[in-house]
Amino acid sequence: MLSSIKTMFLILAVTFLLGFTFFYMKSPVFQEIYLDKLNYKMQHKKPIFQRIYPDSQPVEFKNESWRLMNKFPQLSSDQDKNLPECPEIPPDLGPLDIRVVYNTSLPMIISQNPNIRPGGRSRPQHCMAQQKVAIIIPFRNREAHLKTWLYYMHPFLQRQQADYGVYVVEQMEDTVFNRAKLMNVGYATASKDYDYSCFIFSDVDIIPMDGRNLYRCSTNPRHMANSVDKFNFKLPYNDIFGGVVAFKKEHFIKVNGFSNVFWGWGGEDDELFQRVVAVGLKVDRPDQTIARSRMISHKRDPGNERNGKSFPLIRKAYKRLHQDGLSSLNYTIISITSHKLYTKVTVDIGDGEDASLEAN
Ligand code: UD2
Ligand code: MN
Repeated sequence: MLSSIKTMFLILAVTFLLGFTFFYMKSPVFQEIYLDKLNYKMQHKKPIFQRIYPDSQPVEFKNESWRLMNKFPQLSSDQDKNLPECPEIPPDLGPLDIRVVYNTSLPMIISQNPNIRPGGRSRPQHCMAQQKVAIIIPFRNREAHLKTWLYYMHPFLQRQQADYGVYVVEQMEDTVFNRAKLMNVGYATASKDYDYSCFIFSDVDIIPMDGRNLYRCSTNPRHMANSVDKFNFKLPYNDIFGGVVAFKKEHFIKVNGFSNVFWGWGGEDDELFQRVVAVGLKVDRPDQTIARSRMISHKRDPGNERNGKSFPLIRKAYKRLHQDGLSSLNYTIISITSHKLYTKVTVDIGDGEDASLEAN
């Protein structure tokens, strides 16, 4: 009798354990935290692309050879010239309810956005978009933020009738993070991919809360994160130029891109502001009500500690303008991978030697 109770108890315990494991593995928490971490580790062990999500059909372009290939024939410049131009202001845009999303996955986002082409590209089907926009996201180890960004931003950009591509520029492990240099690499890579006229440099954790905040370029370089929840929807200081900025191609070339010498957190955005002023451009900002944006809250990342040298560097921003930036950009592409929702550019940008350029 006792032994049959024991057996039954054992069977019940095993069934419970199996059931729990099954449901846990299917749960968003598991998918979010562990699978993302695993993917990240796998990618870094093998620079060659590993198939991550079952239906993302990636294409691998190693080093520079990808340039020679006609990757996106369906999105080449030869769109039907007879299409009417899309309206200046797209219809039906308004406030959006933005929260961090936990219960989604990349396959789900893919199925919710059937018109996205490989590499995270899309353009309106029935009209010619006003601009061709590359969105550049500096990245390392922020998979959950990226997922939230993709979840909101693909529908957002499509409703804005944008002709756009998303470039996630990932810095390799074990070096101090350099957001600005990753932006320059993103610019260089996207420029070789398509004739983009507008470049939007965006943090992975900022999501606009209103569809009327057009992700496009305007007459001057545009600071678009001028109303972020983290700062109570106000400008913490007047010259702030971080978060999300938009540059026409000719303006980004004119300022020689971002500086490459800001390793670690802070200052690179202020330096870019100085560059804009130095070349005689002004900064545009959208209306602060329409520009309301959420920043997913987070701690400072390991490997992105505060850059202690940023103040002396910014003071000499004018001097370095022509030697430090796109003109001195030096990097090694590890891989360029065309995922369904974005193009991932994994890059080795070195580990800080560029700082020797500073302030001479
Ligand atoms: C502020 C600025 C940001 C930048 C930063 C200083 C705003 C709203 N934001 O953001 O634009 O100037 O200060 O550098 O003004 N990242 C990774 N992995 C890392 C580290 C950074 O992916 O390990 C990327 C990611 O896209 C992130 C961005 O770099 O959003 C900026 O880093 P942050 O979010 O830690 O900086 P934060 O929020 O203080
Ligand atoms: Mn942030």
